[in-house]
Amino acid sequence: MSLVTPEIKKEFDERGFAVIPDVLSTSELEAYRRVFDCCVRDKDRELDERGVSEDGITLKGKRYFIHFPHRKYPELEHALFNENMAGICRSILGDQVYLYWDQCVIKYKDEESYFAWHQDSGYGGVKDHARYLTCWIALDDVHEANGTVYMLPWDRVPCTGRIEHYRSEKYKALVGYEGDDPGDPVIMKAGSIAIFTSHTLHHSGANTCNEPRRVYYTAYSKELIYRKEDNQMNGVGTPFIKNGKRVTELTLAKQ
Ligand SMILES: O=C(O)CCC(=O)C(=O)O
Repeated sequence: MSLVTPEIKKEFDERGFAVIPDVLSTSELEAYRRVFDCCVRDKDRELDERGVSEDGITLKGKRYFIHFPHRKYPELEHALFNENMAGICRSILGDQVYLYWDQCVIKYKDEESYFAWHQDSGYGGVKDHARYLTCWIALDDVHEANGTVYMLPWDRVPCTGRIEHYRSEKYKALVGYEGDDPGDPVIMKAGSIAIFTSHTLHHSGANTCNEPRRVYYTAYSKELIYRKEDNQMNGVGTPFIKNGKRVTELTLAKQ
């Protein structure tokens, strides 16, 4: 049975986001947090070797967006391809699903850990694609003080299609919304998952607490997403569900 109950599905369809509480176990959370700490250590080493403190939207010691961590740490494959995730994906996307993206998002205490309003479809460079699904998996309790995400529900947004974003030097990120609406904060326990569409506008506050705020960002699509300019696939593209059946059996972990 899918964790996406009829109530959660209704909320997702009507608002563009919803919360699925208490999905991950304590041992899963502990294991993934350990991996995330390694990912930050790796990233810091890489930045130091390059002699830089910024890389795209990553700001050393403040906020990290570390792409495709499952390629280096196959322990994360279980988080990506388990039966709960399959159920969530089937309920929202249907019988054909690919892993589109995964990244660690980690924020430390710093004003610049704020992350500006955007749609996920505003990133990635491919304008023309079916909405995909983001599963924002909290590895720590998330709340306003540690920089949770704020969502703009469908009935309060200027547009539910893809919006053109611009790069802001102030926020060191893309920006897709500059209205007055503060959005609705997502407050949930570690192990819960916020699900939202790639057209749902969201931003996240600064972490003002001493502890890191760690989230495993995973995204799934119902089609492979190709870049127009070179016809290359964007994102990961691993098949996850085919004709309603789970097809990914932790293949990378076996290599
Ligand atoms: O986790 C966050 O603070 C924001 C992440 C986010 O919005 C994204 O990666 O699109």
